[in-house]
Amino acid sequence: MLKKHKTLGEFIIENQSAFQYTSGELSKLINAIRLAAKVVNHEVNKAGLVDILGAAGDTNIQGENQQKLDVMANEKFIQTLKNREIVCGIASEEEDDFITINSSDDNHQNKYVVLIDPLDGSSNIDVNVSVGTIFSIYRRITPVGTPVELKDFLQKGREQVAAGYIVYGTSTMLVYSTGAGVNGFTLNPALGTFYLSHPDMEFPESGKIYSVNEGNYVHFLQGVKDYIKYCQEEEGDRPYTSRYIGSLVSDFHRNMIKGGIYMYPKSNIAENGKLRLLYECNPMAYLAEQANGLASDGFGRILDIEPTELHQRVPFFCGSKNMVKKLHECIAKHA
Ligand code: AHM
Ligand code: MG
Repeated sequence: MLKKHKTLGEFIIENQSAFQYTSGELSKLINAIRLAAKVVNHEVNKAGLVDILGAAGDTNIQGENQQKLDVMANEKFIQTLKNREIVCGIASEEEDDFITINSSDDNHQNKYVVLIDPLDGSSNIDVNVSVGTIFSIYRRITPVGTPVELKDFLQKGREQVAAGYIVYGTSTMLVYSTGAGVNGFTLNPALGTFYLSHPDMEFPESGKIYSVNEGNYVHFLQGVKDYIKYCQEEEGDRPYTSRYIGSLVSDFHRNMIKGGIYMYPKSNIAENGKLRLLYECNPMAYLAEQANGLASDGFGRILDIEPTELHQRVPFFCGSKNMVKKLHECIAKHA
């Protein structure tokens, strides 16, 4: 039955020439991510069975408790990318600073940097709810042959050459884009192979799902409150349905398939919201735009924001075009 589906490996080879820089390095990089995803998937799936649950005792740069699986996923992704010697630098949500990679024989010859959120939605790990990995890839801007610098990582999201996520859900999927649409691959766990199951994924223009942590409602700006009330009003195809997993990757994935909007607004208590521009918002915004959706901070395009620091946070709204546009209208009224 699976035979008629292309494998991810076949897809990468077939589409390599369509990519504007065809050295094959990016394909190798996606292959390395595919491998790390399988390893992490294996660990995540047995999370309930072995003593790897619970906090690892450390806190990350944002002062949050790190879960053991976060630590494991971080190590696996970094190690796999290091071993394959295909990137010149890595930045991770779980690391304070970026990591410079230089294998003995290449003398900083690699062209790509990768930014990852190794295990997003970590508060869901202990309760068997889906979590995800998010990745973002840029070409370095400093010259090849020199060590990477902070500015290689602080590029605007629109400069991404690829981005994607892995969702460890009821089935494990790898969804990514290299700038020519979004394709989703489902892992057959028995064979350890990803198959193209969701070609050319797109957000429906309009949707009926809104995803936001409504517990924070009282702290939201008036424009966002108005939009939430709009979603709840009885008129036309409304009220919409509220669905919030608390796992960005899963909420995004569902909304892309069914049509919807995800929101993590700023509030009176969190000036810039919660999500990180480089590890979460930029890659998801890139995917959203590649999938005919929109992603904004409430005022402008996420992909146009000039990053100033690695762990910067921004308000994030993303999903079906018409829903994001309506939200903008509500926000603009109070601007
Ligand atoms: P994390 O990187 O610490 O896991 O936080 C990111 C997650 C997102 O996946 C999710 O949408 C959001 O945090 C949920 O936050 P909250 O519990 O405040 O609603
Ligand atoms: Mg995260």
